[in-house]
Amino acid sequence: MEQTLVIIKPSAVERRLIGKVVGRIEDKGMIISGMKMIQLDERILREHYAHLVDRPFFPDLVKSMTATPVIVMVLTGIDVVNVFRTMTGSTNGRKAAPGTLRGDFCMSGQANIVHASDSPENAKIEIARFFSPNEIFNYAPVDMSFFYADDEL
Ligand code: IDP
Ligand code: MG
Repeated sequence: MEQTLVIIKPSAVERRLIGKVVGRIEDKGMIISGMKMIQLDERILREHYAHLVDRPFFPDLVKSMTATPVIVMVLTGIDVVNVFRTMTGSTNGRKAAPGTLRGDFCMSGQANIVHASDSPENAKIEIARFFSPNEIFNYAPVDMSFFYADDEL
């Protein structure tokens, strides 16, 4: 099965939304294979957001992403990169569809609650950025056969 990286951003931690985000992930049937609280810093954000370092808002992005610790998670599931990306919604919370995390919980293009890997290739890189192999657990919850049909597993 595929894996993706999630960051529950300071905008969600400050607003005590960790439980709601984790609850939606569990309700959907994605497996939480890794989860911890860490403090981000500018060095790791320059790597993680390398495509944005030259943008004028980058200093503000660093400030917002370091405002509190964050929760990083590894999720496992079939097509989980796309599934969680869809569940996250458009970057700007004001444009994100209702029902998505950003659509339901934020009004901002920057303080937008969660990060979601955007491709399987980037997910692998991002997971290795935040997790060592012994922090990712390979287990199958007993209810998997109720979340997937036999021929999908
Ligand atoms: P994504 O998070 O939807 O993949 P990216 O374009 O990869 O969007 O941007 C990463 C993060 O940088 C966004 O989630 C948001 O927090 C911030 N960001 C992106 N574009 C802007 C902007 O135009 N102004 C302020 N912050 C931005
Ligand atoms: Mg992105």
